[in-house]
Amino acid sequence: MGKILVTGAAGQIGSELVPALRKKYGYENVIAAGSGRTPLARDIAEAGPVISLDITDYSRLQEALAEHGIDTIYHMSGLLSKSAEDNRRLGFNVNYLGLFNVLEASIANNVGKVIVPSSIAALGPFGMETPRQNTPNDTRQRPRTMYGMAKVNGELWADYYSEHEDQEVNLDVRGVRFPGLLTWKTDPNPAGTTDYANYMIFDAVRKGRYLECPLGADTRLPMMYMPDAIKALINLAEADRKRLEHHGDYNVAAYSFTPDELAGVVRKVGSQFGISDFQMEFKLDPVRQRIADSWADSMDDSAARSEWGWKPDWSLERTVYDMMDNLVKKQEHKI
Ligand code: AKB
Repeated sequence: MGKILVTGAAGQIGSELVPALRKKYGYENVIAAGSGRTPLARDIAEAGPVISLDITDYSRLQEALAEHGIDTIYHMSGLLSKSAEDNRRLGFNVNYLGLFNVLEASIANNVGKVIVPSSIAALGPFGMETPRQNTPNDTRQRPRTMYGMAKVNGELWADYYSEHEDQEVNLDVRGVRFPGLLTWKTDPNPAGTTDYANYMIFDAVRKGRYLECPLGADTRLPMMYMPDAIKALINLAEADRKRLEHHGDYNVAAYSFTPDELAGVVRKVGSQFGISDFQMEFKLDPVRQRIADSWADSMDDSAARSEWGWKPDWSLERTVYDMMDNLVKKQEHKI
């Protein structure tokens, strides 16, 4: 077996993907790459091989692939929606150039497979042709955010590289369109739009209230718990290529909610953790609101279900319970 490289190993997805892959394929076989800007989690840094890698540095990437005999890359580094809107050049460098480097360096170094996440941001705008509810997998895509455009581009590259007639360009590129991801393991990421949900749950546990909700009370977005997201990536990577009719653009869904609805669940579940009288207040952010308003309410994931057996395990209530349980244990230094 060749080795696996995970870029963005210090990020939200990478921090949980690396331990899951190491558990499955062996600690020595999974190399965690971080840019150095955010430190890697201790369990990642201490349990297996680690390299420092700036994804915009093509020669360093080539060197790393050759040196470690990589045959699969999980390319998780990316700049999320709010930051890509605020800093378009950085967004271009990370989201376009970074992915292009990964794809070209993979061909040059005999990497067989690249797994790269897309996002709900790749969908829209909505209207007669493209419903906002249960948005189909295959539909017109003209997103209005820099991040969303980069994601559409990544999906197109996945088709291009996976279906190229020239044998030398035949790379197997796969990916899912992630909704907002909920996680307790890493701190909420201010670069995103959906992370208000993580902030709400963290603040409920730490302070008993959440006073800075950037989105309106009725803004509905699709979301998912990180263990389901990790399962989606690994199951898609392992799926039989012959059964796959798509490449980098599978809708995957778990649940959808508004800030008001999440606050209701936080109140209900929080009472089991001694959080009484949970309050939410708003500090609306026009940029995040514009981004969220351009995204789907919910997604139709029947292609993922039928082509590679996708099915989420976590309901919203169980997610909030599990996050609070772990955050309380973390606060008490039990984990
Ligand atoms: C973001 O909010 O930018 C991301 C996403 C939905 O891709 N979580």
